[in-house]
Amino acid sequence: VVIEAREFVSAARKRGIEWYTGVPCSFLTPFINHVIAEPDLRYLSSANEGDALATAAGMAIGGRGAAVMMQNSGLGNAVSPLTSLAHVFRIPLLLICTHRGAPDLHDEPQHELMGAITESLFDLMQVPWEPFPREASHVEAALDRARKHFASQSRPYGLLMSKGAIAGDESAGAQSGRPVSRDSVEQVRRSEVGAAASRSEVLRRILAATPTDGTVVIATTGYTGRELYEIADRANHLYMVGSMGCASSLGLGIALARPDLSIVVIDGDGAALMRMGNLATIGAYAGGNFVHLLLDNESHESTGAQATVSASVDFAMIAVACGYAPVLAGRDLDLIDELFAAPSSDRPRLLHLKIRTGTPTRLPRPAIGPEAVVRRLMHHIGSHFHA
Ligand SMILES: Cc1ncc(C[n+]2csc(CCOP(=O)(O)OP(=O)(O)O)c2C)c(N)n1
Repeated sequence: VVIEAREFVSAARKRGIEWYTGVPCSFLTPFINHVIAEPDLRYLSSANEGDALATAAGMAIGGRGAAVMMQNSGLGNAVSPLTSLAHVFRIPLLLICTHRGAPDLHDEPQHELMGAITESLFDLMQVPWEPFPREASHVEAALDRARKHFASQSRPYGLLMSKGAIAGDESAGAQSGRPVSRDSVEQVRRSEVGAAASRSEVLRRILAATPTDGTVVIATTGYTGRELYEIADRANHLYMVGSMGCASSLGLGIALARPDLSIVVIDGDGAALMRMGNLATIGAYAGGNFVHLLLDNESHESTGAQATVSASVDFAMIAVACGYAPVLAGRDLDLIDELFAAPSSDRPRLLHLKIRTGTPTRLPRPAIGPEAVVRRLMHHIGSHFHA
């Protein structure tokens, strides 16, 4: 017996799961295409399974029940956000992962090893899972077991989908994201004035521009979050502790779930390079409430200031080409105020700010744990997990 996509999707919708994100797998085709075609559901095409997971986490923080879809070959891409974001921050998410290379399946060579270890990998990551239901009458019970886990552990739950487990409309999905025409590509506004400021000075400026009410400030992994915490610890802050590079994909999810709030992501050059696909996804999907500040000290300062390759990368031009507007670049601290003061539009905005290295000695780590930070944020913005 094979179940129809709509049978699963409508049972999930009854339980508050209406938003989906991920990267496709041919086993998932009828399912994803059904979600894309349903006007009341939302499918966000992510560049990477890990970022899909982080974006779904942001959706959940913003009060939207979210599911992540992936091929098991993409489970590797999601290990860091699964272990160091969803696990530590305790975010309930439904994972629908296909099982290419399952031991009883004659599949392609590249799926053989991952197929053999997929179940153990879920177990090792302490993500409880069960086979994706094969009969319509089993769907409700499976989703209720997921919900029970969400209620008791507030962590992800996996459904492992075998080949042919789902049927439905095979037609190709509609275009997703925002079409970018050459005409709509704007220019970077560059400022040549000013000397590169320290991260502290920059963070103080950002703090002054982000009122506790109405904004959410997400600080990237490493010194940035720790330094922000040291300068001011406010209820609208979220300090990434792991999942390097996912501050922006997480922020995208919150921004889509909460268009009434301004979501401010403070990124690093190392983090942005690690998951550069996020610039494309954000450019395609984010609205005018997404504010991206990329603090570029041309190094992985948090791990000993090893140079990154950012000196040869023009992030501002990349952002423009991905659909951000306005995009500002330079060293001048006033660019921060200019970024926030720009007229509101339907596009995400970005500032590529060159800063100098240098961090206060004896920088404390947040005394408040990640789980408490996220609960405090959700309480502050009046959100609760919906799935
Ligand atoms: C996946 C992953 N790889 C490596 C690390 C170790 N790490 C923590 S912070 C950091 C550097 C981040 O560089 P950047 O984003 O440029 O910020 P900066 O440290 O310069 O403030 C690294 C490599 C990590 N936390 N996660």
